[in-house]
Amino acid sequence: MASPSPADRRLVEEVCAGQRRSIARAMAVAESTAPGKRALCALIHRRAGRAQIVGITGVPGAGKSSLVRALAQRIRAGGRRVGIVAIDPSSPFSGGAILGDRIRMTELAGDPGIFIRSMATRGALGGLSPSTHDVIDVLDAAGFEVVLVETVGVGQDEVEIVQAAHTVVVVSAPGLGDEVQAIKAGVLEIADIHVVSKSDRPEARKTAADLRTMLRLGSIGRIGSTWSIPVIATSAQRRDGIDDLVTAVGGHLAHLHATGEIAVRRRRIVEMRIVKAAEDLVREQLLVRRRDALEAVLARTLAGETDPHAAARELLGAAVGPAG
Ligand SMILES: Nc1nc2c(ncn2[C@@H]2O[C@H](COP(=O)(O)OP(=O)(O)O)[C@@H](O)[C@H]2O)c(=O)[nH]1
Ligand SMILES: [Mg+2]
Repeated sequence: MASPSPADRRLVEEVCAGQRRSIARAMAVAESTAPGKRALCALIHRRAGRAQIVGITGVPGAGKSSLVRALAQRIRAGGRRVGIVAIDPSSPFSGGAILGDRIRMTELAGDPGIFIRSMATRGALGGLSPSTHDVIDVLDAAGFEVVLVETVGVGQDEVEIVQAAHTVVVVSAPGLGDEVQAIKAGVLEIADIHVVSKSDRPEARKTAADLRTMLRLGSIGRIGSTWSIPVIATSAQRRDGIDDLVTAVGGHLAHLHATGEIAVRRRRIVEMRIVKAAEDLVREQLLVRRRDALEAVLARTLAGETDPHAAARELLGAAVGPAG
């Protein structure tokens, strides 16, 4: 790797000193495909590693953004600094999908102990952007003790992002149908903490009871962990249950450290980051740098001279070994 430029070093020092403008600038680079991105992210990464990353997921409308807002305020009240990354997979297509969150989040924006970043999950080439964790690294290096990552639990990409957290909170809203929505979204199994949001609504009690029953029957939950998954009812509107959630999030981190599970989590996060970065490299190679080679096998596949699997292997060459 090229040695980092003095400008990069200066930027990283400013980030670590918590300067907001520099944090925003570093994030912009981290999210970009700029040539200097890797060098900067490498520097930042070396300064990160202290924050607790808390993934918050659930179907659209579950109450995640409202909860994140209430949670952030409560953590701040306890004296810790909070970074927020709001991920919306639809934003590259609609352009404006995150506007609502952004507006509602602005009530937190005046607090220097809170930093909010909205971003898209998908990179320029259509794949999951590996920059999510580069952006989290920036917040981590900047000294935000807790980083809340809000993601819509709708696709595999989003599930992977939220799984790359130390603590995963799955939010289910009452009254969105009999079935617990998270089952449909496929995120129920990944929860370290279940939240039933909008507890000011009467149906919340049933949703919480359903979740507890499922947990008791062992039909959901993580295999091989001694953590007892709590079900917490919250109302962001009435600020109910938020303290309990803060306690559970802290308790989960303590559990990870006490049992050594933290090492497993850290390993999983790094593994996901490496695999995602590798996928992105391959995609970039194929779609951009090796476009000619792609076009060549594409033509031959269309002509019936080869098939898509063989063409893919040929394209990747030595990296995948002989065709099987
Ligand atoms: N009654 C009630 N409504 C809520 C509560 N929290 C959020 N909502 C509403 O639920 C809808 C979706 O909330 P939002 O936080 O944007 O959900 P997200 O899509 O999961 O981020 C909005 O209309 C909110 O006003 C709550 O605690 N009680
Ligand atoms: Mg939201």
